[in-house]
Amino acid sequence: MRLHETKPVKTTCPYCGVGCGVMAKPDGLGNAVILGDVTHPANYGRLCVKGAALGETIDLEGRLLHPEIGGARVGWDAALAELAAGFRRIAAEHGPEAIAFYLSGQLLTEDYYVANKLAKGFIGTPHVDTNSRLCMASSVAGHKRAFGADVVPQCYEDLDVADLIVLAGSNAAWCHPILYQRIQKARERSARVVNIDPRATATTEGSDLQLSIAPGSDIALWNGLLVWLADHGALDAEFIEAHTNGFETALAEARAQSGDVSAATGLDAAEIERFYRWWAETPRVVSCYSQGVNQSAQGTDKVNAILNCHLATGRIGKTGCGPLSLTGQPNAMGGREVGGMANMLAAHMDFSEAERSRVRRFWNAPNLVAGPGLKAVQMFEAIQRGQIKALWVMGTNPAVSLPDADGARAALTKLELFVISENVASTDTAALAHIRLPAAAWGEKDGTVTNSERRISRQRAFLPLPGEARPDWRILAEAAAHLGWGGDFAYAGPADIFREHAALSGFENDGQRAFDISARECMTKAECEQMRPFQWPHPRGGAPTRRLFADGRFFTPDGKAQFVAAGGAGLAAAVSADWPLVLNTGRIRDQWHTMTRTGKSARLSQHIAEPFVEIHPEDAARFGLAGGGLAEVKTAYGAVALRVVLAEGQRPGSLFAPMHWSAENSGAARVCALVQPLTDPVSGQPESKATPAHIRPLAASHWGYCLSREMLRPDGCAYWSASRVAGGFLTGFALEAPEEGLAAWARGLAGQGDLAEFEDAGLGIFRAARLDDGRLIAAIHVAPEPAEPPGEWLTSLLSKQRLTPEDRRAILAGRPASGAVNREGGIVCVCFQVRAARIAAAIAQGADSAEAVGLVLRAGTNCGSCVPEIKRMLKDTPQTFRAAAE
Ligand SMILES: Nc1nc2c(c(=O)[nH]1)N[C@H]1C(S)=C(S)[C@@H](COP(=O)(O)OP(=O)(O)OC[C@H]3O[C@@H](n4cnc5c(=O)[nH]c(N)nc54)[C@H](O)[C@@H]3O)O[C@H]1N2
Ligand SMILES: Nc1nc2c(c(=O)[nH]1)N[C@H]1C(S)=C(S)[C@@H](COP(=O)(O)OP(=O)(O)OC[C@H]3O[C@@H](n4cnc5c(=O)[nH]c(N)nc54)[C@H](O)[C@@H]3O)O[C@H]1N2
Ligand code: SF4
Ligand SMILES: [Mo]
Repeated sequence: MRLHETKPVKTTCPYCGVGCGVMAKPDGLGNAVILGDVTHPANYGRLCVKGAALGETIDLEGRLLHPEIGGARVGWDAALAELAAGFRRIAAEHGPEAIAFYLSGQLLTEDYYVANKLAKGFIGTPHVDTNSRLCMASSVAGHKRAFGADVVPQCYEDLDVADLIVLAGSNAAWCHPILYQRIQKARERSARVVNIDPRATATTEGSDLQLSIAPGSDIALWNGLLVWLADHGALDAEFIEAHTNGFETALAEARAQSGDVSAATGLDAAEIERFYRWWAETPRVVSCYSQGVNQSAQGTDKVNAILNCHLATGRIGKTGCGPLSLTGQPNAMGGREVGGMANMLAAHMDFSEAERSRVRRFWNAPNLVAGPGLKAVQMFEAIQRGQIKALWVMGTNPAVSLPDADGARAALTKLELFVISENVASTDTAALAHIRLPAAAWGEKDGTVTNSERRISRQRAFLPLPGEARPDWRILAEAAAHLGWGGDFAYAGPADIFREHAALSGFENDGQRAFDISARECMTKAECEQMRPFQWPHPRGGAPTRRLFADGRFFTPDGKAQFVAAGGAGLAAAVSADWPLVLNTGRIRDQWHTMTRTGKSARLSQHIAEPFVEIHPEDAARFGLAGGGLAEVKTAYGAVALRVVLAEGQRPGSLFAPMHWSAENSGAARVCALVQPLTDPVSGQPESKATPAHIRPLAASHWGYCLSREMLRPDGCAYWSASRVAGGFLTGFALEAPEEGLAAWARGLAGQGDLAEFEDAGLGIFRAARLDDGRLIAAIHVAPEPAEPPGEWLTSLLSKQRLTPEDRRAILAGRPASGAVNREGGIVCVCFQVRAARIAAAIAQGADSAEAVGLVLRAGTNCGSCVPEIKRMLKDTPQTFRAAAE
């Protein structure tokens, strides 16, 4: 129990790049009520379901609370001395370049700043990269090529006044929900929304035009738009002349490629023309782009193809128009500001002699690096080769999230010294580390983050540090002291670091570098403490900046923006007879990445509880797959076992699987093990959306689930995955007849205690309840065909002190005591616990809009995350059925 203060604290959500303000009201016992901060300009009080459930993820279960060496608890001094001795020895034997850091867009700016300074200025290794390489690198590279700096010119307010909003490669309804709701508000006042994504998603529900393009064909679409704009007199010739270079070359390249946009993209000519006409006719257009653009072998060119269209029409940096890169992680942008990537130095500086000299003098750095280091995928290849011998991973889980994840995991075992700072004791990555350092988690740490619109907000602590956990910046500063540089890292707190970072941003800047927050360098500690969200740049003597480039001045040497001839159009994934399908990967609504936090919340596990692969029904028929069954998805890199979901909105020829499951919670659902380690030639960002793949049914003779208080890891299963329910876990599984016999296998899984069981060996049915003094310990259900996940009637039994005879009978019968068959469907609205069946019933009874459903059931009326799904159900319910009901 953590006794502490109960004052409400304003902080920032630790999940997506929308960067919503949060009001945390701690209860003094380790929990907190989480509300939206009504004064924060990113969300004005709204939170999506992940933000709203933050209170369910902050307990200490599963936390790493003490430093460890080789799995044994040690003191901080011993751990840091071991780390320093290892780094010293490896640097002496192999040079500092044998040491690497792999960081994260989930670190705070202050943590990131110190890591980068220690590595690039003092240890002297350039090999500092981050999971932002898998996330934002193509946007960064595209921005730098076009604008001369990594700048997102727009702000969220532009969505409020735009008349056309394009979403390219973005499932914003699930991944940036609060911005998506803002986009829907714009739509209510007549703005149009176009969604460009090979598959129909929840985002499609709130769109006026869905362009289900062939995977990887975005460049052909945007190059075609550039040509169309030129041919229809829609260019801004004055802007092009006065403020840009390279237009003719870019247009010529676009023309050379634009022979048949329809053939290249697989879209109808009429759809394409509609999109082009809307774009040409609507001055106020915001183009948002995310991982369908960035995570691509042609990601940087995709970004520039979009930027070209905005530059060619002068629609940039103005109210209601411009390109808006949606950043993924809460501090994807802050990490770029401090130079946390391998190809940047610090404060938006590169490696020219002048810039290196400037940073060296500012840091008083003894070992400033000479040039860029290895990018994430290449860094892990260098580890595999034995070229990098020591690695410090901070705030990311690469054994799960890197492409060729089995290869990445194997590389980690080659390290002479592997250090991890983590919140969580057990992850696929942490399991392999020699030194484990307990890091402060969200709610315990203090500092700043920057969201998608360049807005710097404070994260504030509202819980005491648990166990021996320390904030990442402090762990780094103490490691620096052990390495002999204590004086250069003598920060009393994050405010000291922020001020130094602000000072560096303004150091010898004179308006040359976009990132300048020098107005903040002299803040007092109290001012840092109280700092309100603001947008950079905020130079000394100036004001925070809402939009950039409205004046047509860019950060290139001659101040003009650069058009980039975007090649690579139509470069499709190489499908073949062996690998006939394209595997696309991404996210689901209620889980965050590798689930180390959202996976703790029973509420967040209700929406989608199992790892799955989405496939078009025609392809399912072609490959002999049934919905609800199991499939093995295989690529040249690995294989996984997933539940099959049939989806009409899936493009024939494509598969989609979420990236979230790991070896911690599944038997074989580490989807990144399938992903090819192919990277964009400019940005080094991996292509996570298109790996040639194969699919086939996975045989199983027995299917079932086990409800338990403890986490289970069933043996011998072709498939299993565990998800959180209130008071325990629900583990779904499938297997071939076990050697020891079904009943013996199942009894083993259900653990120790009194057992009530029912078996029909002939039919292959086994059900059992394991009790301890009348209290349910585990309930198991095995059947010869895929079992529907049980409803609340079963999971709620974990909260009972003593089961009634009816409860036991229900478990043994496999259905609720009332005798009703369990057809409640999944929970759609987790805020009000509304299941699909109730929503369907409300629709059948005449509710004809999401608002109407909300009035009857309250579904969708709190965080709004489920509104797109309610809209889809409304659309899917046949009109005749609805009419008959009315
Ligand atoms: N719920 C939830 N929200 C999150 C996260 C999370 O883990 N969970 N993570 C956060 C992070 S770090 C990030 S980076 C963002 C990511 O946010 P998004 O980029 O919106 O999410 P993804 O699901 O990765 O991919 C978006 C879409 O790209 C599409 N796509 C695939 N190939 C192509 C293509 O060739 N062209 C086009 N146009 N589209 C394509 C996919 O079908 C997918 O629907 O989400 C953030 N928000
Ligand atoms: N196939 C496929 N792969 C992908 C993607 C995809 O779309 N498809 N998306 C890519 C993208 S965009 C991203 S951003 C990555 C995300 O992938 P990861 O970064 O690997 O995923 P997370 O689960 O967010 O990992 C964060 C880790 O840091 C820990 N942590 C959280 N807060 C702190 C902290 O304050 N300090 C420290 N020291 N540790 C902390 C968490 O417990 C967790 O283990 O995945 C990438 N991989
Ligand atoms: S949209 Fe949701 S996940 Fe993203 S910052 Fe806001 S509350 Fe957090
Ligand atoms: Mo990301």
